[in-house]
Amino acid sequence: MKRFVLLAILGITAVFTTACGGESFSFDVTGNDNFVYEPAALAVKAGSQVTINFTAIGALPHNWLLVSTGIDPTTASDADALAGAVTGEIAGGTSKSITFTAPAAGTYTIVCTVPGHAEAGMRGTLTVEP
Ligand SMILES: [Cu+2]
Repeated sequence: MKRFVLLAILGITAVFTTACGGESFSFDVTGNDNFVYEPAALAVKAGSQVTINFTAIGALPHNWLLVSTGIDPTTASDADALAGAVTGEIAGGTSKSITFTAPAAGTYTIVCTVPGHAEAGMRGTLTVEP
């Protein structure tokens, strides 16, 4: 009987964790020589664990950085990254994975800070749902 009660408590704990933002999301994102992220638009839940497996698939280096929509993408730097969501510049042909906790519900900008790339259109959007 005691064992049954313990299992029941563990079961409830697992459900509770999921309900409180224990969800996780993982995305394979590429950045190419045409200054495009694929996919460029991502959606997650607030407080979830988000993994970005980022690959610069062409010859050019790229960065994947999450910033507030109040930041001018053309002057953003790694210091503007929210929630530690920044891969840093990676060389063409290489990959890097990062994991961060999704910020509060809202819309955020994804941008590449390699000089000239944001101007060329290398941007995206992260939608965080409640
Ligand atoms: Cu870039």
